[in-house]
Amino acid sequence: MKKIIVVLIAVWACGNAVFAQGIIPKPEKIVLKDGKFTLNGETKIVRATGAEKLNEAVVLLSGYLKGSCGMKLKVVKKTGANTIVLDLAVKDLGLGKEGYMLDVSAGGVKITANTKYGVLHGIQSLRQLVDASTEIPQMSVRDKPRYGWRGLMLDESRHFFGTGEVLKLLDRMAYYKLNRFHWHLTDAPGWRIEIKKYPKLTTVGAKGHHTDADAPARFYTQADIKKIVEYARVRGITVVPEIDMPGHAGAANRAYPEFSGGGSRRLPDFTFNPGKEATYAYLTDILTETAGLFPGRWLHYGGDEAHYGNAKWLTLPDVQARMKKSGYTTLLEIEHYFNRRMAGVISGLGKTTIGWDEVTESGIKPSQAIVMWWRHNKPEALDSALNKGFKVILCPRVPCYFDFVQHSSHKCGRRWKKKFGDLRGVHAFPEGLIDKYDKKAQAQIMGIQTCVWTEKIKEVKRLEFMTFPRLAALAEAAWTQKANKDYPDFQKRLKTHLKQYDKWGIYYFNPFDPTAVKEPIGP
Ligand code: TNX
Repeated sequence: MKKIIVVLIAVWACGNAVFAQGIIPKPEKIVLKDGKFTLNGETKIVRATGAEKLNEAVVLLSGYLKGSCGMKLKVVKKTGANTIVLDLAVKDLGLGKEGYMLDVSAGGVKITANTKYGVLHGIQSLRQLVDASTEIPQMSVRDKPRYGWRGLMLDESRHFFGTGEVLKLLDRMAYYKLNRFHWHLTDAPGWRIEIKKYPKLTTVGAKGHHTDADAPARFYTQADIKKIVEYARVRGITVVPEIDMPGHAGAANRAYPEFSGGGSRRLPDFTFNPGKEATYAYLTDILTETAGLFPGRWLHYGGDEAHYGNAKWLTLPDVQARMKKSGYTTLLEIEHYFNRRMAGVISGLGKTTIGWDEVTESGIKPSQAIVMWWRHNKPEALDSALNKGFKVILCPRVPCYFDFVQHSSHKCGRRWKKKFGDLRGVHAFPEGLIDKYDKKAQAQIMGIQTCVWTEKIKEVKRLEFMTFPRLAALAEAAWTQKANKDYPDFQKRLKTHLKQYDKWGIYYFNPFDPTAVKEPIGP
Protein backbone atom coordinates (compact mmCIF):
# COMPACT_ATOMS: atom_id res chain seq x y z
CA MET A 1 0.00 0.00 0.00
CA LYS A 2 2.74 2.38 1.05
CA LYS A 3 4.56 1.65 -2.18
CA ILE A 4 1.47 2.38 -4.26
CA ILE A 5 1.03 5.75 -2.55
CA VAL A 6 4.67 6.61 -3.15
CA VAL A 7 4.32 5.75 -6.81
CA LEU A 8 1.06 7.72 -7.10
CA ILE A 9 2.63 10.78 -5.55
CA ALA A 10 5.62 10.34 -7.79
CA VAL A 11 3.43 10.19 -10.90
CA TRP A 12 1.59 13.29 -9.81
CA ALA A 13 4.82 15.13 -9.13
CA CYS A 14 5.96 14.47 -12.68
CA GLY A 15 3.01 16.45 -14.04
CA ASN A 16 0.33 15.11 -16.26
CA ALA A 17 0.55 17.10 -19.44
CA VAL A 18 1.08 14.52 -22.15
CA PHE A 19 3.00 16.38 -24.79
CA ALA A 20 5.12 14.16 -26.97
CA GLN A 21 6.52 16.95 -29.05
CA GLY A 22 7.58 18.86 -25.96
CA ILE A 23 11.26 18.22 -26.61
CA ILE A 24 13.58 21.24 -26.94
CA PRO A 25 15.63 21.44 -29.10
CA LYS A 26 13.24 20.01 -31.65
CA PRO A 27 14.41 16.60 -32.90
CA GLU A 28 15.01 15.94 -36.55
CA LYS A 29 12.24 13.37 -36.81
CA ILE A 30 9.52 12.09 -34.48
CA VAL A 31 7.03 9.43 -35.54
CA LEU A 32 4.20 9.29 -33.02
CA LYS A 33 2.42 5.99 -32.52
CA ASP A 34 -0.73 4.90 -30.78
CA GLY A 35 -0.53 3.95 -27.16
CA LYS A 36 1.71 4.79 -24.28
CA PHE A 37 4.40 3.43 -22.10
CA THR A 38 3.91 4.19 -18.46
CA LEU A 39 7.01 4.57 -16.37
CA ASN A 40 6.54 3.19 -12.86
CA GLY A 41 8.46 2.06 -9.82
CA GLU A 42 8.92 -1.38 -11.40
CA THR A 43 10.61 -0.06 -14.55
CA LYS A 44 14.21 -1.19 -14.80
CA ILE A 45 17.21 0.35 -16.46
CA VAL A 46 19.32 -1.93 -18.65
CA ARG A 47 22.79 -1.22 -19.91
CA ALA A 48 23.16 -3.40 -22.97
CA THR A 49 25.80 -6.12 -22.89
CA GLY A 50 29.17 -4.87 -23.99
CA ALA A 51 28.26 -1.19 -23.75
CA GLU A 52 30.46 -0.55 -20.70
CA LYS A 53 31.06 2.97 -21.97
CA LEU A 54 27.49 3.72 -20.88
CA ASN A 55 27.97 2.95 -17.20
CA GLU A 56 28.11 6.63 -16.28
CA ALA A 57 25.10 7.34 -18.47
CA VAL A 58 23.11 4.74 -16.53
CA VAL A 59 23.95 6.46 -13.26
CA LEU A 60 23.03 9.82 -14.74
CA LEU A 61 19.68 8.56 -16.05
CA SER A 62 18.75 6.91 -12.80
CA GLY A 63 19.60 10.14 -10.95
CA TYR A 64 17.45 12.17 -13.33
CA LEU A 65 14.45 9.88 -12.93
CA LYS A 66 14.80 9.96 -9.19
CA GLY A 67 14.97 13.76 -9.28
CA SER A 68 12.06 14.03 -11.68
CA CYS A 69 9.63 11.50 -10.20
CA GLY A 70 11.20 10.26 -7.00
CA MET A 71 11.50 6.76 -8.47
CA LYS A 72 14.64 4.88 -7.71
CA LEU A 73 14.74 2.41 -10.56
CA LYS A 74 16.71 -0.82 -10.41
CA VAL A 75 19.55 -1.34 -12.83
CA VAL A 76 19.55 -4.87 -14.25
CA LYS A 77 21.43 -6.82 -16.92
CA LYS A 78 18.58 -8.49 -18.77
CA THR A 79 16.34 -6.82 -21.29
CA GLY A 80 12.64 -7.53 -20.90
CA ALA A 81 9.29 -5.85 -20.51
CA ASN A 82 9.10 -2.54 -18.69
CA THR A 83 12.71 -1.55 -19.22
CA ILE A 84 14.72 1.43 -20.40
CA VAL A 85 17.61 0.09 -22.46
CA LEU A 86 20.73 2.08 -23.26
CA ASP A 87 22.80 0.70 -26.10
CA LEU A 88 25.63 1.50 -28.46
CA ALA A 89 25.08 0.67 -32.12
CA VAL A 90 27.21 -2.04 -33.65
CA LYS A 91 26.66 -0.73 -37.15
CA ASP A 92 26.91 3.00 -37.91
CA LEU A 93 23.47 4.55 -37.56
CA GLY A 94 24.29 7.40 -39.90
CA LEU A 95 23.68 9.84 -37.09
CA GLY A 96 27.21 11.05 -36.49
CA LYS A 97 28.91 11.39 -33.15
CA GLU A 98 26.05 13.04 -31.32
CA GLY A 99 22.92 11.65 -32.93
CA TYR A 100 20.64 9.08 -31.28
CA MET A 101 17.52 7.01 -31.70
CA LEU A 102 14.85 6.91 -29.04
CA ASP A 103 12.12 4.32 -29.26
CA VAL A 104 9.16 4.22 -26.95
CA SER A 105 7.03 1.11 -27.33
CA ALA A 106 4.56 -0.78 -25.14
CA GLY A 107 7.43 -2.69 -23.59
CA GLY A 108 9.56 0.29 -22.68
CA VAL A 109 12.19 2.65 -23.97
CA LYS A 110 15.32 2.05 -26.00
CA ILE A 111 18.03 4.60 -26.67
CA THR A 112 20.70 3.71 -29.23
CA ALA A 113 23.55 5.79 -30.60
CA ASN A 114 26.97 5.50 -32.15
CA THR A 115 28.67 7.01 -29.10
CA LYS A 116 28.01 7.79 -25.47
CA TYR A 117 27.42 11.43 -26.49
CA GLY A 118 24.46 10.39 -28.59
CA VAL A 119 23.11 8.24 -25.77
CA LEU A 120 23.43 11.21 -23.41
CA HIS A 121 21.34 13.34 -25.76
CA GLY A 122 18.76 10.58 -26.01
CA ILE A 123 18.63 10.51 -22.22
CA GLN A 124 17.95 14.25 -22.15
CA SER A 125 15.06 13.82 -24.59
CA LEU A 126 13.64 11.05 -22.43
CA ARG A 127 14.16 13.17 -19.33
CA GLN A 128 12.14 15.99 -20.88
CA LEU A 129 9.35 13.59 -21.79
CA VAL A 130 9.28 12.19 -18.26
CA ASP A 131 9.36 15.68 -16.76
CA ALA A 132 6.15 16.36 -18.68
CA SER A 133 4.52 13.02 -17.82
CA THR A 134 5.35 9.47 -16.79
CA GLU A 135 2.84 8.37 -19.42
CA ILE A 136 5.05 8.56 -22.45
CA PRO A 137 3.39 8.40 -25.86
CA GLN A 138 4.83 5.64 -28.04
CA MET A 139 7.11 7.13 -30.62
CA SER A 140 10.25 6.72 -32.53
CA VAL A 141 12.76 9.58 -32.64
CA ARG A 142 15.76 9.94 -34.95
CA ASP A 143 17.80 12.95 -34.09
CA LYS A 144 21.14 14.64 -34.66
CA PRO A 145 22.50 18.17 -34.29
CA ARG A 146 22.90 20.83 -36.92
CA TYR A 147 26.08 22.22 -35.33
CA GLY A 148 28.81 20.55 -33.31
CA TRP A 149 29.53 23.61 -31.15
CA ARG A 150 26.60 24.59 -28.99
CA GLY A 151 27.87 26.78 -26.23
CA LEU A 152 27.38 29.09 -23.35
CA MET A 153 30.00 31.52 -22.06
CA LEU A 154 29.85 32.74 -18.49
CA ASP A 155 31.82 35.77 -17.31
CA GLU A 156 32.84 35.17 -13.70
CA SER A 157 35.41 37.93 -13.51
CA ARG A 158 32.92 40.77 -13.40
CA HIS A 159 30.79 38.90 -10.87
CA PHE A 160 31.49 35.54 -9.31
CA PHE A 161 28.80 32.91 -8.88
CA GLY A 162 30.63 29.87 -7.55
CA THR A 163 30.66 26.09 -7.95
CA GLY A 164 27.03 25.48 -6.98
CA GLU A 165 25.66 27.84 -9.61
CA VAL A 166 28.04 26.59 -12.28
CA LEU A 167 26.98 22.98 -11.68
CA LYS A 168 23.33 23.98 -11.96
CA LEU A 169 24.04 25.82 -15.18
CA LEU A 170 25.88 22.80 -16.58
CA ASP A 171 22.96 20.59 -15.81
CA ARG A 172 20.57 22.95 -17.56
CA MET A 173 22.92 23.14 -20.52
CA ALA A 174 22.90 19.36 -20.73
CA TYR A 175 19.07 19.41 -20.59
CA TYR A 176 19.22 21.44 -23.80
CA LYS A 177 22.01 19.38 -25.40
CA LEU A 178 24.50 22.23 -25.22
CA ASN A 179 28.01 20.84 -25.21
CA ARG A 180 30.54 23.64 -24.66
CA PHE A 181 30.97 25.67 -21.50
CA HIS A 182 33.27 28.62 -22.24
CA TRP A 183 34.49 30.00 -18.95
CA HIS A 184 35.63 33.64 -18.90
CA LEU A 185 37.83 33.40 -15.84
CA THR A 186 40.04 36.47 -16.06
CA ASP A 187 39.41 40.14 -16.72
CA ALA A 188 39.92 43.49 -15.03
CA PRO A 189 37.74 43.07 -11.92
CA GLY A 190 39.03 39.68 -10.76
CA TRP A 191 41.25 36.70 -11.59
CA ARG A 192 39.26 33.54 -10.80
CA ILE A 193 41.55 30.56 -11.45
CA GLU A 194 44.17 29.31 -9.03
CA ILE A 195 47.63 29.15 -10.63
CA LYS A 196 50.04 27.47 -8.21
CA LYS A 197 53.16 29.04 -9.69
CA TYR A 198 51.78 32.58 -9.22
CA PRO A 199 49.80 32.59 -5.97
CA LYS A 200 49.27 36.36 -5.97
CA LEU A 201 47.01 35.98 -9.01
CA THR A 202 44.38 34.82 -6.56
CA THR A 203 45.50 36.21 -3.17
CA VAL A 204 45.62 39.67 -4.78
CA GLY A 205 44.03 39.34 -8.21
CA ALA A 206 40.84 37.57 -7.06
CA LYS A 207 39.91 40.40 -4.72
CA GLY A 208 37.08 42.60 -5.82
CA HIS A 209 34.48 42.47 -8.53
CA HIS A 210 32.86 44.83 -10.99
CA THR A 211 30.81 46.69 -8.42
CA ASP A 212 33.11 46.52 -5.40
CA ALA A 213 36.86 46.63 -5.84
CA ASP A 214 37.33 45.72 -2.17
CA ALA A 215 35.18 42.61 -2.01
CA PRO A 216 36.91 39.54 -0.54
CA ALA A 217 38.78 37.24 -2.94
CA ARG A 218 36.57 34.77 -4.82
CA PHE A 219 38.07 32.22 -7.18
CA TYR A 220 38.12 28.57 -8.17
CA THR A 221 40.79 26.39 -6.62
CA GLN A 222 42.28 23.73 -8.83
CA ALA A 223 40.25 21.18 -6.87
CA ASP A 224 37.03 23.12 -7.62
CA ILE A 225 37.96 23.22 -11.28
CA LYS A 226 38.57 19.48 -11.43
CA LYS A 227 35.18 18.85 -9.89
CA ILE A 228 33.44 21.16 -12.37
CA VAL A 229 35.29 19.75 -15.37
CA GLU A 230 34.36 16.21 -14.30
CA TYR A 231 30.71 17.11 -13.71
CA ALA A 232 30.62 18.60 -17.20
CA ARG A 233 32.42 15.63 -18.78
CA VAL A 234 29.92 13.13 -17.44
CA ARG A 235 27.20 15.21 -19.09
CA GLY A 236 28.99 15.42 -22.44
CA ILE A 237 30.10 19.03 -21.96
CA THR A 238 33.63 20.26 -22.65
CA VAL A 239 34.85 23.15 -20.53
CA VAL A 240 36.85 25.75 -22.43
CA PRO A 241 38.79 28.14 -20.18
CA GLU A 242 39.57 31.66 -21.29
CA ILE A 243 42.64 33.53 -20.10
CA ASP A 244 42.18 36.93 -21.67
CA MET A 245 45.24 38.66 -23.19
CA PRO A 246 46.85 41.01 -24.10
CA GLY A 247 43.96 43.25 -22.93
CA HIS A 248 41.48 42.77 -20.08
CA ALA A 249 44.50 41.95 -17.90
CA GLY A 250 43.82 44.35 -15.04
CA ALA A 251 43.40 41.82 -12.24
CA ALA A 252 46.59 39.95 -13.14
CA ASN A 253 48.46 43.23 -13.31
CA ARG A 254 47.41 44.18 -9.80
CA ALA A 255 49.03 40.95 -8.64
CA TYR A 256 52.16 41.08 -10.82
CA PRO A 257 52.65 44.70 -11.98
CA GLU A 258 56.02 43.81 -13.48
CA PHE A 259 54.21 42.29 -16.49
CA SER A 260 51.79 45.17 -17.01
CA GLY A 261 51.79 46.99 -20.32
CA GLY A 262 49.79 49.85 -18.87
CA GLY A 263 46.34 51.06 -19.74
CA SER A 264 44.31 54.19 -20.09
CA ARG A 265 42.81 56.56 -17.55
CA ARG A 266 39.50 54.71 -17.71
CA LEU A 267 41.10 51.27 -17.84
CA PRO A 268 44.31 51.34 -15.79
CA ASP A 269 46.78 48.49 -16.34
CA PHE A 270 44.53 47.08 -19.04
CA THR A 271 47.24 45.16 -20.94
CA PHE A 272 50.18 42.82 -20.54
CA ASN A 273 53.55 44.09 -21.74
CA PRO A 274 54.11 42.55 -25.20
CA GLY A 275 57.70 43.83 -25.40
CA LYS A 276 59.11 42.01 -22.40
CA GLU A 277 60.46 38.49 -22.81
CA ALA A 278 59.52 37.76 -19.20
CA THR A 279 55.85 38.37 -20.02
CA TYR A 280 55.91 35.51 -22.50
CA ALA A 281 57.50 33.16 -19.99
CA TYR A 282 54.94 34.18 -17.35
CA LEU A 283 51.94 33.74 -19.66
CA THR A 284 53.33 30.45 -20.94
CA ASP A 285 53.50 29.17 -17.35
CA ILE A 286 49.92 30.27 -16.73
CA LEU A 287 48.64 28.64 -19.92
CA THR A 288 50.59 25.47 -19.20
CA GLU A 289 48.98 25.10 -15.77
CA THR A 290 45.60 25.96 -17.23
CA ALA A 291 45.98 23.41 -20.04
CA GLY A 292 46.71 20.74 -17.44
CA LEU A 293 43.41 21.40 -15.69
CA PHE A 294 41.19 21.25 -18.75
CA PRO A 295 41.40 18.03 -20.76
CA GLY A 296 39.40 19.54 -23.66
CA ARG A 297 40.96 20.36 -26.99
CA TRP A 298 40.60 24.14 -26.76
CA LEU A 299 42.23 27.05 -24.95
CA HIS A 300 40.73 30.52 -25.37
CA TYR A 301 43.17 33.40 -25.09
CA GLY A 302 40.84 36.33 -25.65
CA GLY A 303 42.58 38.78 -27.93
CA ASP A 304 39.75 41.32 -27.82
CA GLU A 305 39.77 45.07 -27.50
CA ALA A 306 43.51 45.56 -26.88
CA HIS A 307 43.29 49.01 -28.47
CA TYR A 308 41.03 50.12 -25.62
CA GLY A 309 44.03 50.54 -23.40
CA ASN A 310 47.36 49.99 -25.10
CA ALA A 311 48.46 53.59 -25.72
CA LYS A 312 51.12 53.25 -23.01
CA TRP A 313 52.94 50.66 -25.13
CA LEU A 314 54.39 53.56 -27.13
CA THR A 315 56.21 54.74 -24.02
CA LEU A 316 57.58 51.39 -22.81
CA PRO A 317 61.26 50.80 -23.64
CA ASP A 318 60.78 47.01 -24.04
CA VAL A 319 57.97 47.54 -26.52
CA GLN A 320 59.96 50.16 -28.39
CA ALA A 321 62.93 47.80 -28.61
CA ARG A 322 60.76 44.94 -29.91
CA MET A 323 59.12 47.20 -32.49
CA LYS A 324 62.47 48.48 -33.69
CA LYS A 325 63.92 45.00 -33.91
CA SER A 326 60.99 43.72 -35.98
CA GLY A 327 60.50 46.88 -38.01
CA TYR A 328 57.00 47.54 -36.66
CA THR A 329 55.63 51.05 -36.85
CA THR A 330 52.15 50.56 -35.36
CA LEU A 331 50.72 49.23 -32.15
CA LEU A 332 48.55 46.88 -34.15
CA GLU A 333 51.66 45.16 -35.48
CA ILE A 334 53.01 44.41 -32.02
CA GLU A 335 49.57 43.28 -30.90
CA HIS A 336 49.53 40.85 -33.79
CA TYR A 337 53.04 39.72 -32.95
CA PHE A 338 51.85 38.97 -29.42
CA ASN A 339 48.82 37.06 -30.71
CA ARG A 340 50.91 34.96 -33.07
CA ARG A 341 53.46 34.15 -30.44
CA MET A 342 50.93 33.13 -27.80
CA ALA A 343 48.96 31.05 -30.33
CA GLY A 344 52.26 29.27 -30.94
CA VAL A 345 52.55 28.58 -27.22
CA ILE A 346 49.05 27.10 -27.16
CA SER A 347 49.81 24.93 -30.19
CA GLY A 348 52.92 23.77 -28.36
CA LEU A 349 50.71 22.65 -25.49
CA GLY A 350 48.83 20.44 -27.92
CA LYS A 351 45.69 22.59 -27.88
CA THR A 352 43.77 24.57 -30.44
CA THR A 353 43.62 28.30 -29.81
CA ILE A 354 40.34 30.15 -29.73
CA GLY A 355 40.31 33.93 -30.00
CA TRP A 356 37.77 36.74 -30.35
CA ASP A 357 37.46 37.95 -33.92
CA GLU A 358 40.20 40.60 -33.58
CA VAL A 359 42.77 37.81 -33.87
CA THR A 360 41.74 37.04 -37.47
CA GLU A 361 44.11 39.63 -38.91
CA SER A 362 47.09 38.67 -36.71
CA GLY A 363 48.66 36.31 -39.17
CA ILE A 364 47.90 33.20 -37.12
CA LYS A 365 47.19 30.11 -39.17
CA PRO A 366 43.61 28.95 -39.74
CA SER A 367 44.76 25.44 -38.86
CA GLN A 368 45.90 26.71 -35.47
CA ALA A 369 42.96 28.76 -34.25
CA ILE A 370 39.20 29.14 -34.19
CA VAL A 371 37.60 32.57 -34.37
CA MET A 372 34.64 33.70 -32.28
CA TRP A 373 32.78 36.34 -34.23
CA TRP A 374 31.20 38.74 -31.74
CA ARG A 375 31.24 42.20 -33.38
CA HIS A 376 27.83 42.04 -35.01
CA ASN A 377 28.38 45.58 -36.32
CA LYS A 378 31.41 44.32 -38.27
CA PRO A 379 30.10 41.68 -40.68
CA GLU A 380 33.33 42.19 -42.62
CA ALA A 381 35.18 40.57 -39.71
CA LEU A 382 33.14 37.41 -40.22
CA ASP A 383 33.67 37.56 -43.99
CA SER A 384 37.39 37.88 -43.47
CA ALA A 385 37.65 34.98 -41.02
CA LEU A 386 35.73 32.71 -43.40
CA ASN A 387 37.71 33.92 -46.43
CA LYS A 388 40.96 33.20 -44.69
CA GLY A 389 39.76 29.68 -44.01
CA PHE A 390 39.19 29.89 -40.24
CA LYS A 391 36.65 27.78 -38.48
CA VAL A 392 34.23 30.15 -36.82
CA ILE A 393 31.87 30.15 -33.86
CA LEU A 394 29.04 32.65 -34.13
CA CYS A 395 28.24 34.74 -31.08
CA PRO A 396 27.31 38.21 -32.34
CA ARG A 397 26.22 40.60 -29.59
CA VAL A 398 22.76 40.73 -31.12
CA PRO A 399 21.15 38.26 -30.62
CA CYS A 400 23.67 36.09 -28.74
CA TYR A 401 24.76 38.25 -25.78
CA PHE A 402 22.44 37.62 -22.90
CA ASP A 403 23.55 40.76 -21.06
CA PHE A 404 21.42 42.50 -23.68
CA VAL A 405 17.76 42.91 -22.74
CA GLN A 406 15.22 40.47 -24.14
CA HIS A 407 12.07 42.57 -24.07
CA SER A 408 11.22 46.15 -25.01
CA SER A 409 9.88 46.85 -21.52
CA HIS A 410 13.13 45.93 -19.79
CA LYS A 411 15.06 48.69 -18.11
CA CYS A 412 18.36 47.05 -17.24
CA GLY A 413 20.79 45.57 -19.75
CA ARG A 414 22.39 46.51 -23.03
CA ARG A 415 20.89 47.60 -26.32
CA TRP A 416 22.79 48.44 -29.51
CA LYS A 417 21.14 51.20 -31.49
CA LYS A 418 17.85 50.06 -29.96
CA LYS A 419 18.52 46.45 -31.00
CA PHE A 420 18.50 43.61 -28.51
CA GLY A 421 18.09 39.83 -28.37
CA ASP A 422 14.48 38.85 -27.93
CA LEU A 423 13.44 35.21 -27.79
CA ARG A 424 12.24 35.15 -31.39
CA GLY A 425 15.49 36.69 -32.61
CA VAL A 426 17.58 34.12 -30.76
CA HIS A 427 15.45 31.29 -32.15
CA ALA A 428 15.67 32.65 -35.71
CA PHE A 429 19.48 32.88 -35.55
CA PRO A 430 21.64 32.30 -37.65
CA GLU A 431 19.21 32.35 -40.58
CA GLY A 432 19.55 35.48 -42.65
CA LEU A 433 23.13 35.99 -41.57
CA ILE A 434 24.64 32.88 -43.11
CA ASP A 435 22.48 32.44 -46.20
CA LYS A 436 24.80 34.55 -48.35
CA TYR A 437 27.79 32.24 -47.79
CA ASP A 438 28.60 29.37 -50.10
CA LYS A 439 28.68 25.74 -48.99
CA LYS A 440 32.37 25.76 -48.19
CA ALA A 441 32.11 28.85 -45.97
CA GLN A 442 28.99 27.50 -44.24
CA ALA A 443 30.85 24.31 -43.45
CA GLN A 444 33.48 26.39 -41.62
CA ILE A 445 30.83 27.51 -39.14
CA MET A 446 31.28 25.20 -36.18
CA GLY A 447 28.29 26.48 -34.30
CA ILE A 448 26.88 29.15 -32.08
CA GLN A 449 27.00 30.20 -28.48
CA THR A 450 25.60 32.74 -26.08
CA CYS A 451 27.88 34.92 -24.01
CA VAL A 452 26.62 35.91 -20.59
CA TRP A 453 28.65 38.97 -19.63
CA THR A 454 28.05 40.01 -16.09
CA GLU A 455 28.84 43.69 -15.59
CA LYS A 456 25.14 44.12 -14.90
CA ILE A 457 24.45 40.66 -13.51
CA LYS A 458 25.40 40.23 -9.89
CA GLU A 459 22.64 38.16 -8.34
CA VAL A 460 21.62 34.61 -9.30
CA LYS A 461 18.06 35.80 -9.77
CA ARG A 462 19.13 38.17 -12.51
CA LEU A 463 21.49 35.61 -14.02
CA GLU A 464 18.51 33.27 -14.40
CA PHE A 465 16.21 35.99 -15.67
CA MET A 466 18.65 36.92 -18.43
CA THR A 467 19.40 33.29 -19.34
CA PHE A 468 15.95 31.69 -19.29
CA PRO A 469 14.14 31.01 -21.46
CA ARG A 470 16.57 32.37 -24.09
CA LEU A 471 18.85 29.38 -23.48
CA ALA A 472 16.11 27.10 -24.83
CA ALA A 473 15.83 29.20 -27.99
CA LEU A 474 19.60 29.24 -28.43
CA ALA A 475 19.76 25.48 -28.05
CA GLU A 476 17.17 25.03 -30.77
CA ALA A 477 19.02 27.50 -33.01
CA ALA A 478 22.18 25.45 -32.59
CA TRP A 479 20.68 21.97 -32.81
CA THR A 480 17.69 22.05 -35.14
CA GLN A 481 17.97 22.22 -38.92
CA LYS A 482 16.61 25.35 -40.56
CA ALA A 483 13.84 23.46 -42.37
CA ASN A 484 12.63 22.08 -39.05
CA LYS A 485 12.52 25.34 -37.13
CA ASP A 486 9.06 26.70 -36.46
CA TYR A 487 8.68 29.49 -33.91
CA PRO A 488 4.99 28.99 -32.98
CA ASP A 489 5.72 25.31 -32.44
CA PHE A 490 8.70 26.25 -30.27
CA GLN A 491 6.48 28.53 -28.21
CA LYS A 492 4.05 25.68 -27.64
CA ARG A 493 6.81 23.39 -26.40
CA LEU A 494 8.33 26.16 -24.31
CA LYS A 495 5.17 26.44 -22.25
CA THR A 496 5.81 22.93 -20.92
CA HIS A 497 9.38 23.91 -20.13
CA LEU A 498 8.34 26.98 -18.16
CA LYS A 499 6.44 24.62 -15.87
CA GLN A 500 9.66 22.71 -15.39
CA TYR A 501 11.47 25.96 -14.56
CA ASP A 502 8.84 26.53 -11.88
CA LYS A 503 9.60 23.11 -10.38
CA TRP A 504 13.31 23.86 -10.42
CA GLY A 505 12.70 27.27 -8.91
CA ILE A 506 14.30 29.22 -11.76
CA TYR A 507 13.55 32.94 -11.80
CA TYR A 508 12.82 33.23 -15.50
CA PHE A 509 11.35 35.82 -17.85
CA ASN A 510 7.94 34.75 -19.08
CA PRO A 511 7.56 35.82 -22.71
CA PHE A 512 3.86 34.88 -22.64
CA ASP A 513 3.22 37.16 -19.69
CA PRO A 514 5.99 39.78 -19.58
CA THR A 515 4.83 41.30 -16.32
CA ALA A 516 4.50 37.95 -14.50
CA VAL A 517 7.70 38.52 -12.53
CA LYS A 518 9.58 41.69 -11.74
CA GLU A 519 12.69 42.41 -13.76
CA PRO A 520 15.61 42.13 -11.34
CA ILE A 521 17.68 45.28 -11.79
CA GLY A 522 21.43 44.79 -11.90
CA PRO A 523 24.16 47.07 -10.57
C1 TNX B 1 32.42 43.21 -25.03
S1 TNX B 1 32.78 40.44 -26.18
C2 TNX B 1 33.40 42.47 -24.41
C3 TNX B 1 33.26 42.14 -22.99
C4 TNX B 1 32.08 42.86 -22.37
C5 TNX B 1 30.89 42.76 -23.28
C6 TNX B 1 29.63 43.35 -22.73
C7 TNX B 1 34.17 40.82 -25.92
C8 TNX B 1 35.11 39.99 -26.62
N1 TNX B 1 34.43 41.85 -25.09
O1 TNX B 1 34.46 42.44 -22.32
O2 TNX B 1 31.81 42.27 -21.15
O3 TNX B 1 31.20 43.43 -24.49
O4 TNX B 1 28.53 43.12 -23.56
